[in-house]
Amino acid sequence: MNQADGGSPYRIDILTIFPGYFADFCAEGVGRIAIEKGLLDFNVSDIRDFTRDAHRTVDDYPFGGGPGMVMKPEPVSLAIAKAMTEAPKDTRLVILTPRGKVFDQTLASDLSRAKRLVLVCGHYEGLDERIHEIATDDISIGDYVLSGGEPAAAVVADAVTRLLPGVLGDAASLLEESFEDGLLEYPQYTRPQIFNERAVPDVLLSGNHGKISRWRRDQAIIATARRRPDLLRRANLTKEETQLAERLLHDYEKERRRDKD
Ligand code: 6GU
Repeated sequence: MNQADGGSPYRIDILTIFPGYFADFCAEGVGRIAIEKGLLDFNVSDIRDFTRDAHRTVDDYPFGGGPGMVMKPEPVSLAIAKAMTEAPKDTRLVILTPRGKVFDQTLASDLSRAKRLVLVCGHYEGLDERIHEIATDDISIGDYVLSGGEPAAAVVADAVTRLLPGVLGDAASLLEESFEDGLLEYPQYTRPQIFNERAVPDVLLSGNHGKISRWRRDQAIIATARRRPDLLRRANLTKEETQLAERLLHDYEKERRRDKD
């Protein structure tokens, strides 16, 4: 149930020490659309508001020594308790951390089917392990190190919000389907027909929709074979397409070996 069919909106709570980071999510793009349509209830809480000392301390030294600081469990725990007030059973309590499961479209889709999402942005060398113990998910957005979980929380919020029923139109769900067949997008062109002395491929001007579909599918296979061979292995290809992909990968490997010499 969601606002579109008369239920309550999807709710996202962000727990952060940098609340200002999320102002743009509400002000622009998909976040703004979802909030304006009443499909998303978006809340940002400052973890410092849940401290009790004059300095509003959120971090401390790690037991056992070592470099860096650890986020204290008490303020985070109080912020979580407030965000979880009357939370439905299927609420996902997510910690954004480089040691989490790598975020992908399947996980985005999975999270979008809950009713509430609480995103805890880690900082310093991490959160106290006892906070991880109460979370339902630890999520990373990829194999690189960010200074904090905020950019990752914004990525997750965007990917989930655009999937909420009624937020985007048909174009979004068609894009979804094409991603789900396991291939990267085919190249797109718009006017002008010649730009920087480069012409739009003739086939796209031919008006032959069968030929256009075939060209686009081939281009998607080419792009995927070259850039993301890992995706290709799971893609739904016909026998002919698999042969095309294998040929492309073979040529690509040869090219790479030649470049190395
Ligand atoms: Cl969720 N947090 C941090 N600090 N770094 C990351 C990340 C998250 N995902 C990838 N790198």
